[in-house]
Amino acid sequence: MVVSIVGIGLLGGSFALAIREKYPKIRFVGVDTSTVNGQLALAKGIVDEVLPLEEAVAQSTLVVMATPVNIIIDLLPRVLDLLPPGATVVDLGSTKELICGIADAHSKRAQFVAAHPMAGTENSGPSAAFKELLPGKNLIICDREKSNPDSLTLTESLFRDAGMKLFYMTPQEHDLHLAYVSHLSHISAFALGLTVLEKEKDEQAIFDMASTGFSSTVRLAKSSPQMWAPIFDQNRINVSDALSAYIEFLQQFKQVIDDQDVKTSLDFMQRANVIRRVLD
Ligand code: TYR
Repeated sequence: MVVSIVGIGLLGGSFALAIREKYPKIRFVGVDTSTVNGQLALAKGIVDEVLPLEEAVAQSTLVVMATPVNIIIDLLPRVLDLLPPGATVVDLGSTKELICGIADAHSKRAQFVAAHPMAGTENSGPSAAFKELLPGKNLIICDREKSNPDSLTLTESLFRDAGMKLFYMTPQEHDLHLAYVSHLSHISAFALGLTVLEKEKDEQAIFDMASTGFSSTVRLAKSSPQMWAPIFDQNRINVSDALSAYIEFLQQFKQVIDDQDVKTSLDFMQRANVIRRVLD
């Protein structure tokens, strides 16, 4: 069996490494516009070969699309056009409504599975890939009833074999939830990073703070702009609503501090502490 990874970065690379360990006989073919990424992926044993898209897809049983979401949108119709009968294409994009809409318009829709591994780091590229990324994490599959049973079963079993727990929802539910639990976190980290960099011109002071809460709060500001700009754009309506809610809380917090209203400040934070119950 041949599995192609289109976009051999952190996620595509980590998927390949996890699956290769379980199924050493699967042949992995990489597709990437960056020759450097291709070479890194070969050197790291992520893929056996790097090929142009057309050649890779033509021999694949499974094509995994793990590029930034704007490139998924561009490539998906072509990948479906080229896909052999009985083969499957799965996308791992962080947005789902637009991508599923594009798939829905294609005659081979049933060979497509929309999946989103809730896993990643602030790093990108094949050098950041590691086989422990996916085990223990969640995978969201959208519109499962639109995929044919064979394509769905192949995707589900491979991701289960990679140690993931599966959840199902509509693309609309997915994008709404992700705006709050993922996209907003990244925007607030980018904004926090910018605020501190612009206001604290002294880099040594920032460096000295690196062991404080600042570094864990701002971690996501190290994330790839090429990956995140199209995510925010594709999910702009939900992201804009999430930002409005967040800005409202920031404004209330500012007011409470300006007013020296310690009681309300305590109340805000006690309400926020409930996050422990959800996460710990
Ligand atoms: N960047 C996130 C982190 O480091 C991981 C992540 C990224 C998860 C994108 C999902 C996703 O769509 O924690």
